[in-house]
Amino acid sequence: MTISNNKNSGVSRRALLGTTAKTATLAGLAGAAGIGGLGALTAGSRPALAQERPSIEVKPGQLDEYYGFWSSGQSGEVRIFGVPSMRELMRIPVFNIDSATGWGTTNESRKILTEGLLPETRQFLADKGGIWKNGDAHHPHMSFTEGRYDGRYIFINDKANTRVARIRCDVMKTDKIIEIPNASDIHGLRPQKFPRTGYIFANGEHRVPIPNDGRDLNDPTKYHAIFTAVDGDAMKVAWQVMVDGNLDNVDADYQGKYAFSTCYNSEEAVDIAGMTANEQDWVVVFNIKRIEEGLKKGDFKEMGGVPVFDGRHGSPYTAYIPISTSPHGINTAPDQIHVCINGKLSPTVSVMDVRKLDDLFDGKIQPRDVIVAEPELGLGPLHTAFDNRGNAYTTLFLDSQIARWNIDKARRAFAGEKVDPIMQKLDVHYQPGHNHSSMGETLDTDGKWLVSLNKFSKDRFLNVGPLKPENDQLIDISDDKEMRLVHDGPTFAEPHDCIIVKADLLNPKSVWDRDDPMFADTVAMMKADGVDPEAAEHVFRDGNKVRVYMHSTAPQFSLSEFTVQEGDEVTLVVTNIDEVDDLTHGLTIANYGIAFEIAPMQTASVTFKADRPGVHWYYCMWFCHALHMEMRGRMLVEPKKRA
Ligand code: CUK
Ligand code: CUA
Repeated sequence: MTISNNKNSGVSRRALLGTTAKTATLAGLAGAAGIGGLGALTAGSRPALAQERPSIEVKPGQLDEYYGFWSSGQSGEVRIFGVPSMRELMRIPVFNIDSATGWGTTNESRKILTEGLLPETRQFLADKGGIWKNGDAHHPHMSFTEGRYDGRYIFINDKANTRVARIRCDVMKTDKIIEIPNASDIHGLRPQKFPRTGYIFANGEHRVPIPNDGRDLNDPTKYHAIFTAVDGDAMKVAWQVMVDGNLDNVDADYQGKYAFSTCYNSEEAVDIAGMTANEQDWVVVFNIKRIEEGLKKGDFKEMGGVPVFDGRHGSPYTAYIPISTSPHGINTAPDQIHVCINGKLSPTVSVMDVRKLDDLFDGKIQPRDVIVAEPELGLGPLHTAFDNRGNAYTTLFLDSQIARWNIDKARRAFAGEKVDPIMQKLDVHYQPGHNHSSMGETLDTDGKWLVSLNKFSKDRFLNVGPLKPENDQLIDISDDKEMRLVHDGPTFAEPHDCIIVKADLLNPKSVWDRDDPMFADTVAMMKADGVDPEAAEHVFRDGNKVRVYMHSTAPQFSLSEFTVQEGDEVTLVVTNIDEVDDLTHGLTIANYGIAFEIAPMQTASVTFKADRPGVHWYYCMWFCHALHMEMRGRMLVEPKKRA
């Protein structure tokens, strides 16, 4: 059996356990359990360790200590995990279309998916169903108040279709999505940490002509990348900054003064050879106070309906700090001082001291003077996470390792002292991208858990065909002597990033409030028609527009049938009046492509053309009652009289 997959720590099993007696006890117990690996690390079989290190076992009926919010890359959604059990608890549709909940089908979700589109996109989608059907969601982050998670929202980017979305944590549903003008392909995203969120900083990664309407097609010198500050309360663009190079990842300080993005392709090329030609790219620092003053003075150009500052080299609003070519992740440490810039093509992490940025903008120091450490960690550093003891954890993509290192020692080594900042390297399986520690991007970082989001699982799971899952590994980092791999967690395409949030910061509702804004428009329509949601049935006809209202209460829909004419535009409104925790119904109309969730006390609606005559059963698709199969009714679509 294996205690850990750590091949580099040089710490033996015996040393780890501390005493021979403990080892003997352990060997006996684990032998009895007859399992190795993960099983051997659970509290049940490892009493000796359970006292010293946090247990990963969450027994049936117990709850996890943390919520994990996982992005899902090209799946376009956000997933809620329990940590440390690594159980997937829920999926929140965001940019994707979802068969279970009707996201993309209901009027309520389609409003959210369409209201923030730019006019030209709306036009482009007019004959394609009106909504995007895909997204590429990388960076989920919670809103902050004074450097701490405040439980209001999760924000996330869409790289595929240049959007930013907001999820309400009280119901765990997306409530706003906006498309970002001028920019192309929103990648890096982070909320302002101080004084509160505030701004959502969003990087337009790819350089394009502005406007991108066919002009300057093959003249890359006229392409631009755009940095955007979104007002996270209004979900509107507050301002933008045009920069040199490409924008990759972004973070903000704990002082509310600066945001900073990694930039690659300072060459402004359009192929790989060109993009990696220079020895150095940079981090671009955005001076928020100066930009806000510039906004008052009107020192910007209005483009695409929003204020755009010129932040290219020489601008008072930005500073460019040279970094080895193609840096990737950027992470602010909870010590409120250090910012780690991950080298990617360089084996180094460059550490910036945010206290030096005022002097940089005042011209008192040179850009490279803000770099106070640059430890060489290994091949392919992509992202860095933090504990509460001054240590950093950097993913090494090429080496398939996590490097744990000490920030203070790295500073001292940079200043010339003979000290090795690297504490341990742990093998992960395989090729990690992001990692994230429990509460690690906040002042409440607690140094207990680290998740390594590995891009390849190769041989770690049963073979499921040519497309393999990713592998999100849980690592116990509570002990400074040794971090230890404790769990393999397969995930579907493709979580890039996650956050790990103390469970007591969140308390979502179990039953919808009847006055929730999510379905306020539908309820207003209902009121205008004089419909009481508790009443059994209502069918209103207005020319060829028909509005059908019903409610659901297990195991019945209040309407067991309704009749419409072929060609009618039907709006079907269903209210679930079961005020019972977990009693969700759904409504599917057979052979009409319609299905949606109706959670307790929720109203949901759908509008469709009844262009298919015949008998169409609508049935409840959420197993709600012993008579769930019988919870159904008929939509009778009378055929048009044909000549
Ligand atoms: S990026 Cu994916 S591993 Cu989109 Cu945050 Cu680095
Ligand atoms: Cu209602 Cu099944």
